[in-house]
Amino acid sequence: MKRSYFLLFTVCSLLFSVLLWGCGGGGEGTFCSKGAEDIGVDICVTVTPKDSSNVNAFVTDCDNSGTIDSKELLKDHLATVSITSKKINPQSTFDPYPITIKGFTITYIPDRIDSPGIREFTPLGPVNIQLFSDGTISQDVDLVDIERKDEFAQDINSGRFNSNLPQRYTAVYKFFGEKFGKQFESEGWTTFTIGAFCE
Ligand SMILES: [Ca+2]
Repeated sequence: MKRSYFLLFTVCSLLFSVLLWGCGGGGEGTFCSKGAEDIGVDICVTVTPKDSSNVNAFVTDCDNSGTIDSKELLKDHLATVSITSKKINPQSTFDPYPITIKGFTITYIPDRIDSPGIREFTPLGPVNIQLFSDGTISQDVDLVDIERKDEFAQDINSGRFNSNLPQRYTAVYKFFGEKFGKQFESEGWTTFTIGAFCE
């Protein structure tokens, strides 16, 4: 018995190491919902940068036309989130749907300690993502908005941080909601690089 617990512990430790390595090493990941047992549904989130994982934060005359054209101006870089929901007990006649996701935050973790911090993001408007049944829905949301791109460029130009470009970050999305007065949340993350890119 002891032996099997030890084995389980070893497997869990290894799995945890792999998860941590995944966090710093790149790619994408998810921690499915905390509070799932309270609402009867497990909710998992994956995040993928839209178009490219290279985020441009500098206005550049990319086509050498001598002027900054509208297509060369900064715009919000988006990400696609896929939210998968699944009843924990499919045999149950109890229907936990609809479930509403009320909001999310993005925190940014730099790979390097001498990179500029990027301020936590919270959407300005209300977020109402409705889940009506088991399945997956996708939606585009911000990855890095113009405001944070501007702040990053200013920080790089200030000389107070490492100014090598591009720099790598992990964006951690935390989605949250409430059902039957119980809170739940799900996390998904993705890595990206930010610097001077022509799109
Ligand atoms: Ca141009």
